[in-house]
Amino acid sequence: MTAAQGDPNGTALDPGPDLALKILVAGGFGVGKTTLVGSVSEIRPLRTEEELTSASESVDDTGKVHRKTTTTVAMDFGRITIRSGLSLYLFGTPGQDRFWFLWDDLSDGALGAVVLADTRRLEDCFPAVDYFERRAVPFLVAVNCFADSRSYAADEVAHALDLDRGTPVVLCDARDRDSGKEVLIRLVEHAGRRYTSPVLDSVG
Ligand SMILES: Nc1nc2c(ncn2[C@@H]2O[C@H](COP(=O)(O)OP(=O)(O)OP(=O)(O)O)[C@@H](O)[C@H]2O)c(=O)[nH]1
Ligand SMILES: [Mg+2]
Repeated sequence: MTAAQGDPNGTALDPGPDLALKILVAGGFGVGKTTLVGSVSEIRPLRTEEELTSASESVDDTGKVHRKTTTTVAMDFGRITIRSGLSLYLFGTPGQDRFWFLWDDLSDGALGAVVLADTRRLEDCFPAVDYFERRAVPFLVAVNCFADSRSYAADEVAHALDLDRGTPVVLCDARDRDSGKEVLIRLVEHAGRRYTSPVLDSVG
């Protein structure tokens, strides 16, 4: 109903002001963070990729990510509209330990975080899990299912990571837009339960 249709205040179906939420995409080196932000973003994603050089061979383990030639050195940025009036601004973190100093600025004001995990090297996401648990930032673990990795059930991953009860674990393919979007919707729902917001409650 609109004002012209007899709703003088125009409030009957007013979805309220647009809401933009900040979400972090974190996790270990080469787990697919840049891929996820790029696959879901409806704007051309901002990337800060640099070539991996022989100088970093001893610290950057590319053994499980063949064909990986670049790495994020500052952040990824993208945007996705979840539904009318609700957008997510996505900030992908760098995966390597030497860029930890960027995390506090990147996580400032974030509603929540996706921790991407690769089951072939689950331990790489421990620092991210620990970081968000310590700061009480709502997060979920999204297992990026690489074709050549063994598949595990979500509860096996939750157990292996010793996650708090209620921390969701979802399986995804970071290259697939719908799969990535589903991860983000689950995160917003999860964070919405924490903050009890009617706007977030209506996402699903
Ligand atoms: N097979 C497969 N390859 C993937 C998948 N996701 C990412 N990749 C590949 O894995 C490599 C790593 O992906 P990135 O998105 O750069 O990983 P990242 O987490 O941003 O890496 P850093 O920023 O260096 O920590 C790339 O070569 C991707 O093409 C996936 O789901 N399946
Ligand atoms: Mg990256």
